[in-house]
Amino acid sequence: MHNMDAMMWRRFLGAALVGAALAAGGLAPVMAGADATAKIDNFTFEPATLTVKVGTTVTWTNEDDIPHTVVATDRTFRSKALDTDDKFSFTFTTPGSYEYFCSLHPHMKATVTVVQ
Ligand SMILES: [Cu+2]
Repeated sequence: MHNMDAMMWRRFLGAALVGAALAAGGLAPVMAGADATAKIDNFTFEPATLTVKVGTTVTWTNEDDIPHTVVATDRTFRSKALDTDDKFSFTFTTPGSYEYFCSLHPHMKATVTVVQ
């Protein structure tokens, strides 16, 4: 059974390395100028908090089956009503914390944080 144990151990290590790589990628800041995506589903913005570098274009996609909007609390950006699969993009050029909500369902809130 020793050979079998070694093989299972190698498989475990491989899976662990993949998991670590995914975790690292999930925590790494988005590169300047790169696109970032968010979605709307089940009356929820995902992710609820998104951190991007200055110059990043964030694109929201409405994956819900009812209309939603993407509106900054300070009106820095404001989408029209997005039907299912409609997208809205905004390029963040100024660092700061941008709280936004859905004007049709104001309890839906999320934040984009823009860093240098
Ligand atoms: Cu909504």
